[in-house]
Amino acid sequence: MFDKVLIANRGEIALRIQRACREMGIKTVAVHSTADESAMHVRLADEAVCIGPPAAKDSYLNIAAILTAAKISGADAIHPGYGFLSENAKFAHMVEEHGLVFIGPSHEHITLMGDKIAAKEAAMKAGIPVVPGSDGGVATYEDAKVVAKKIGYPVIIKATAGGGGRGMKMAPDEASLETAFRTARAEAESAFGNGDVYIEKFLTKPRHIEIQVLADSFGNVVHLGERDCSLQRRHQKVLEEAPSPALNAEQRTKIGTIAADAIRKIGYRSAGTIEFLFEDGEFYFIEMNTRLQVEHPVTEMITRIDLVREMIRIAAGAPLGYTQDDVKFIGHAIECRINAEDPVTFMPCPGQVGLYHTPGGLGVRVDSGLYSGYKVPSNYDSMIAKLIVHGTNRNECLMRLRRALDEYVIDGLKTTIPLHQRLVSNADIVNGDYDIHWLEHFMKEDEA
Ligand code: MV4
Repeated sequence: MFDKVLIANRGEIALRIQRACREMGIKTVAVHSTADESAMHVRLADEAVCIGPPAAKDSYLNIAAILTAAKISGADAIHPGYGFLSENAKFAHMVEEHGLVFIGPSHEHITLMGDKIAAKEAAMKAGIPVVPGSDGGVATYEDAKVVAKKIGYPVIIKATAGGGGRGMKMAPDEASLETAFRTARAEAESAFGNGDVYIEKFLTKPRHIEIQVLADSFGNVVHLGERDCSLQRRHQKVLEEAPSPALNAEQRTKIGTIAADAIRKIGYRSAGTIEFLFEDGEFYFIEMNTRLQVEHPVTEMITRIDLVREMIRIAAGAPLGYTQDDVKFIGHAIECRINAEDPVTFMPCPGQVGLYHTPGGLGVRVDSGLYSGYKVPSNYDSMIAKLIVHGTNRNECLMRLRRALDEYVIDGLKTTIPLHQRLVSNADIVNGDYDIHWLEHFMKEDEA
């Protein structure tokens, strides 16, 4: 096992990874920018190294500074968390070339899944159902027209270098296809330096359901069920839950088995997430994420499996200690992402925390680096806390979540807690009746 792990991240996820390390008897090295000198992840680490000025590109994205910090601190592995360098194949490769272990998948798998056309092709070959569309990329408008005619409108044009909602253009009919196609190409070229695009049938009212997998270096793979992440705004998830209220046990087992089999086939290692759109009882692959995800705690709560611990064990060459049959799904979990934002306009509102009081009690978990007196810097993502609640069933989970949200005191900042309070009492949410467009409609009704 590793003696010392460097955590190439900040905020709640840096703390989350430190906690796993500490429980495993592994020493931790924090890295931080000058804006994060008084951050909790720095205070709680065994050692901390300043890696640059506030701008992320000069600190948390500064590969040379992070590798140097790992070398001088004598770390033997690096956990990238999510965001920042977590899906940077070059970084993963350089970590290995410097004789350190990257706690994540191989750089080859990061590269594969970073190219959305190649990822879809690999998924299809491995037996995962995909959205009907072009066979690979589409080079010309003429080709696009032929494909669109075949699959039927509406269609969506996506950049192979995009993902997470970046570089997409919808075309409701043939009249709008040419503009959509040319704009998508041009935007992809300027945003990613790669204008390659592909076409899919546009699904109008899907849910976003993702399957968590864990794979070791010996071909052992388990799926840990799904998360329903349909409640999003501008491709930012707001609330996630597991299991999905839209799936029955049979559907869960079927898609989970398909996902695990595919992961075994492609020889993937570490934690990973396969994203699907789910509409009219059918799953359609869209992307695979090769990192630990923000919403991983909901899966941990219903499986009692520590995903970060598993990532570390797998990276150290240990086998998974259980099989699919050993994985049991218990109860229901919901995560609320709490942002330092105006709950109505979503404008970021950084500032200094005054009185701070976290909810507690049975089934309540808060993952956050906040403390009373902490100044939330304006340089980074506005997510400041995750409130994760577990209950024996969805209704108990919702009741407990309402109670926990009411207990949470974060003075001095505007937060999205009031939005979550409205969501968890809304009839559609209570009924589990929502798709990927529900939240944007809900916010629009607010303005009216
Ligand atoms: C789609 C889609 C409809 N049809 N693909 C957005 C993020 C990226 N991962 C894929 N996305 C979508 N792909 C087809 N063929 C609709 C979306 C989409 C979406 C997906 C998941 C969650 C929220 C979303 C919001 C808008 C659009």
